[in-house]
Amino acid sequence: MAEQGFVVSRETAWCPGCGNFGIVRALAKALSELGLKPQEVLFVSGIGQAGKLPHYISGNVLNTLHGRTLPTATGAKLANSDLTVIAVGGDGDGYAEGGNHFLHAIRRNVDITYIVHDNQVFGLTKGQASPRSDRGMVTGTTPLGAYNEPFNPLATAITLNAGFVARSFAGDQEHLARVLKAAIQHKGFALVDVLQPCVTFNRINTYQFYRSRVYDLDQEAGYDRSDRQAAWARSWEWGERIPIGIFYQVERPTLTDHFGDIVDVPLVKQELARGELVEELLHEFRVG
Ligand SMILES: Cc1ncc(C[n+]2csc(CCOP(=O)(O)OP(=O)(O)O)c2C)c(N)n1
Ligand code: SF4
Ligand SMILES: [Mg+2]
Repeated sequence: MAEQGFVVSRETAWCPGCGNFGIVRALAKALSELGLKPQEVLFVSGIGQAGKLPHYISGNVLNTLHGRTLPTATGAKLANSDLTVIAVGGDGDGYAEGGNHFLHAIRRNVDITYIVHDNQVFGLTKGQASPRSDRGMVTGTTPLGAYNEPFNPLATAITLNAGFVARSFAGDQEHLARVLKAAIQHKGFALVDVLQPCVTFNRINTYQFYRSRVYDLDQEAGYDRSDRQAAWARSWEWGERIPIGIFYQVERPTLTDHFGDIVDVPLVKQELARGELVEELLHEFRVG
């Protein structure tokens, strides 16, 4: 399927009906509508079903270790600030193995978009409980039901004053594409947590489950996304009604803004004219 410049593969290793299809299509639509070209975009992912997304859309790809999506994306953005960097991964990759990096990427305010396929399980490894599993969810690793408090990524991001915090639903591609466009256009770290049905291992959080519960904050009269307290309160709403949309948005200096010389000319385009400096440094460590 071609979305102007961004082509989505017909062949994937995902199960028929997986929410990941809605995400990759909405992403292709968002990037195309923003007028970006595949060569201007870098997709970074770790390991997992979600981590396969960069293989199924045209663009540059950097595939790294499980849980290391964000530091790798940070390095790539610092090396080439001209690139639009999209980090993508699962809830396990981002909130379990990569949980520490999640906190610090927000603090640094790296100018990247981070899409989390939130299916509330470790999908690739056959459906074990993840930090996002609801209490009581029975999986191979929680036969008596999950007993840990689920991780709340939105509340955490808002608490850390993340620049852009949103949630969308893989079953509503129009909504998702709209939120993704706003996230990519945002200058700074943008989190888009996507409710993604895993039709094989999660029989609770299905398309139907979400369709009957989600409501769009962006359509709610009087909702002010610059109001941090209000955003934080909404981020805890999870039950008969589940909010989607842009919860919180604020502008603050990004990581690259602190390095004037790479704002003007990306590192990869700078001359390697530091030979003497390197020689001097090596001299310090020379033995004998
Ligand atoms: C360091 C490390 N730990 C564990 C694994 C095994 N592993 C691979 S994918 C995965 C979980 C993926 O879950 P998630 O990130 O939620 O992605 P999903 O498959 O659900 O999209 C795990 C535990 C690994 N590859 N590397
Ligand atoms: S196991 Fe779940 S997340 Fe993985 S491809 Fe199948 S439906 Fe999607
Ligand atoms: Mg998952």
